[in-house]
Amino acid sequence: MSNDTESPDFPDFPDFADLPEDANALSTTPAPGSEFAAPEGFRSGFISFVGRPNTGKSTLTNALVGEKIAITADQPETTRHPIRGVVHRPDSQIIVVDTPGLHRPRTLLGERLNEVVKDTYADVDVIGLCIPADEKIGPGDRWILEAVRTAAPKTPVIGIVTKLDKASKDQVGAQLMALHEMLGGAESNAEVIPVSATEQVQLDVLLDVITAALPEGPKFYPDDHVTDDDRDTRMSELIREAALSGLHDELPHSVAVQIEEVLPSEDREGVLDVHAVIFVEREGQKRILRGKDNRRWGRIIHNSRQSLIDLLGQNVFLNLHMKVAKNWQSDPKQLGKLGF
Ligand SMILES: Nc1nc2c(ncn2[C@@H]2O[C@H](COP(=O)(O)OP(=O)(O)OP(=O)(O)O)[C@@H](O)[C@H]2O)c(=O)[nH]1
Ligand SMILES: [Mg+2]
Repeated sequence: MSNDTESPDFPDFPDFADLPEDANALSTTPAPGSEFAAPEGFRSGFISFVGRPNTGKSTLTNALVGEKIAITADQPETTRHPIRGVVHRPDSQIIVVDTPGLHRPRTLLGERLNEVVKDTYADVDVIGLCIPADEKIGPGDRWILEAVRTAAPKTPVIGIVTKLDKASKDQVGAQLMALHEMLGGAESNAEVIPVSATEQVQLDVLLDVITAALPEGPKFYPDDHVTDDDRDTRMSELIREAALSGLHDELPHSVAVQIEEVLPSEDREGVLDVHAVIFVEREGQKRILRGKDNRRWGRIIHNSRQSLIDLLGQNVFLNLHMKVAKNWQSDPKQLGKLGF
C-alpha cells in the first residue's frame, strides 16, 4: 500500500527472502565489531503472533517492541499485512511478526490475508497463539491451530492468554488450563503464558520464554531497527487508524488509505506536506466519515496529523481527501492497486 517515495529515515533491510534459510548459517559470519556481532550464547529468530481477529496481537506486538508499529482498533480485522518488529535484548534479538487475524473469509481480501498468514507460519521459529482471557476457546481457535500444525508441523507453539486484565484470576487460570489442553496437555511441553499488553503485565516473562525457544544465532538487524515497514506504509496505517476510530459494522473493512505524495513544504520551512487519500466502497460511506457538520472528518484529520507528527518528529501539513473505489475488497484489480 506504499508508493516509492524515497525516505532517508527508513533504509531498506533484508526481506525474509534475503535471509538465509537456516538462521544458524549466519552465526559465524558477522565480523567482530560489526553491527550484527553478538555475544556468545546469543539467541535470535522469528515468532509469529496468530489468532482470531481482535485478540490483541498488534497491541502485544507494540508493547514488546516498545513502539507503535502496528495500528490497533476495537473492531476485528484491523491488521492487513504481516508487520515485523524487532525486540532488542542483551541476550537475544526477537523478530515479532504480527499477522492479520484469521477467520472464515467473506471477501477476496479476506482470502488473500488468510493465505499470507499461512505463508508466514512456515517461515518462523516459534508461533504464539493468542487467545483472550475473557473469551471462551472456540472452533475458530481450533481451526487456526490446525492450520498452524499443517503448515508448520515441527514449529513449537506457545499459548498466549491475552488481555489478562479483563478477566478474574479464576477465569485466567481456567483459560490457561484449557489452552494447555488444546496444545496437547501434559504430554506436550507447550508453554502457556498470560499477559496484559495494555497493563504491561508479564511481558518480560513472555520474552524469556520466546528467547528460550529460539536457536542460537547472530543479530539479524542493527540495534536501532524497529520495523521493516517503510515510512509511507506506516503513515497510511496511522491515518487508517484515525479513520477507524468509532466506526461500526462493515465500514471499517471498507476503509483503505494511500499516500499520494510527501514533499517538503515550499513555503513553510521544516514542514512536510503529506497528500493522502482515504478509499471507501460506496458514496454513502463518505457521508458517514464526514459526520454531522464535518465533525468526524475534522477529528480524523486532527488525529492523523498528530500521529504523523509523532512518527516523523516533524511538523506536518496533511492534505487528506476521500475517494470511492467501488467494492474494492472483492475486486482483484482494485486490490492490486491498493497493494494486496
Ligand atoms: N484490556 C485490554 N485490552 C486489550 C489488550 N490488548 C489489546 N486490547 C484491546 O483489544 C482490541 C483489539 O486489539 P488489537 O491489538 O487491535 O487486536 P488484533 O488481534 O491485532 O486484531 P486484528 O488485527 O483485527 O486481528 C483493542 O481495542 C485493544 O485496545 C489488553 O492487554 N488489555
Ligand atoms: Mg492486529
